[in-house]
Amino acid sequence: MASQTKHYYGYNTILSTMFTIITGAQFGDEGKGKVVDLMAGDYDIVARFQGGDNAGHTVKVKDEIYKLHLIPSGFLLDSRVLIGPGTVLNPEVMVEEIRMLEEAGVKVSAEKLGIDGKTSIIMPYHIELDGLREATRSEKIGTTKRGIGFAYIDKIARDEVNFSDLIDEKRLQQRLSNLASQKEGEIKAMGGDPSIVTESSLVDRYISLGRELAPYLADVSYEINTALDEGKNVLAEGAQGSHLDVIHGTQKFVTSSSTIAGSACANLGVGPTRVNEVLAIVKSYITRVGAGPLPTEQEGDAGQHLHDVGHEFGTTTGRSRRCGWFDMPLAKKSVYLNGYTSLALTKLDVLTGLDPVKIGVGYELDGNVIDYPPEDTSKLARCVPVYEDMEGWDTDLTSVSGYEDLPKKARKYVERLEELMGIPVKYISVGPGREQTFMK
Ligand code: 2SA
Ligand code: GDP
Ligand code: MG
Repeated sequence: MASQTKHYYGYNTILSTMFTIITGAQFGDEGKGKVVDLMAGDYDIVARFQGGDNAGHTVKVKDEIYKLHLIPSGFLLDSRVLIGPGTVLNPEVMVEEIRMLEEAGVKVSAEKLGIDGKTSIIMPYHIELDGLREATRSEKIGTTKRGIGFAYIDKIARDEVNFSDLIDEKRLQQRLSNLASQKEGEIKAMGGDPSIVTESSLVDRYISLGRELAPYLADVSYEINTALDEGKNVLAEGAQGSHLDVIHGTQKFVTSSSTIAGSACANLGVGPTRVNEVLAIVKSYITRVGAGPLPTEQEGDAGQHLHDVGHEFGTTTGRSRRCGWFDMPLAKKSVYLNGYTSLALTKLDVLTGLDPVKIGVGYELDGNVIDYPPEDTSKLARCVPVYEDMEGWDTDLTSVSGYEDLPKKARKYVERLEELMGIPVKYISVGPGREQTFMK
């Protein structure tokens, strides 16, 4: 007998004030956009805290697909969405994203969207330098070439243009007259063409972008803290994934920001005592786009199945994602890095038709078996996975709407992941649509 449908739509299920942080537990693309969109119905504010338009968060609503790079995925519901000062923002992409949403009939207003004044601006020279640096690296990282790393370099070096500079014509002119010749020199030194970033080519273009975005100026830390004081709910939306964290990830194959839960507090200016829940978004297998170790990577039939059935292509660059079996040592490390309280398991439907379904439960390294990643990336690259085989299933899961309706073998897989990670599974996703989600 079919169990009662338990679709999760995220409306009015929270009874007291909540500050929830969502992060990806793997290498990004776990389905954060889908889950944030679903949960946003319960939250007054959704805020991005790190990264920039390297992120690609897909939200599917009926037949419409939105690929969001900067605007938080809570945008399509009633939440106010904020871009925090720890992000790096390309104003051209922002203006384009606003235009894309408006063309799709989604109104963007200053009541709905706020951008913190301290947000770093990605300038054309950052993008140029990112491309030049990647081309000359002997060991490529496979960046998205969106200028992310070079914008963060300028933030740390205190050579940034921030959002408050961008919307103040005099300040912007002054800032660029100081910076443009320095950046021309950096581009020249890397063998590039500096003419694209001359002061005269930048000023008018960026003054005009500043004018367009000026209405969205906000103080994100103040807004979030006062909202929490008033009993409102706030959701912090992470981009990329835990193992791409600039400090704790698989260096140097990482992004340039901190992607883990603690980063939400530091980057949004909210104290850790205010956090109620940290939700992991976990794909039922693993993918990675760009270079770097991926011990359970599958290049044969299983990898092809995951890639094709899961449509594993980069949301921003269209690059093919590498695919592999679930990697438990990396998942355990994510649990430590983030302090997860619960998890959302996505893309379970993609495993249908594979038999066995394997879980990488440990690694063999230098004659020892370990169940936690080694501290150094070059050692991780030498790890050979140890697998546990689970029985596969053939049933299409994409219209399953309750946990009890999953085939027994799929439930066994979910419960084994839950047991090994030691974190309760709260949501299960079996397709890209909002309705293809249920609570466990
Ligand atoms: P960057 O551009 O400096 O942040 O690149 C450094 C590394 O971080 C990886 N990275 C990502 N990995 C997964 N998903 C991301 N977003 C896009 C998506 C990626 C895409 O949603 O699919 O479209 O290719 C993302 N952004 C950065 C990157 O691959 C490098 O390994
Ligand atoms: P994000 O970066 O974590 O937001 O993830 P992306 O949007 O880059 O990539 C996830 C992809 O998987 C998107 O195309 C989603 O529409 C899709 N997706 C999300 N959840 C599911 C699921 O449960 N099943 C399937 N088949 N696709 C899903
Ligand atoms: Mg993505």
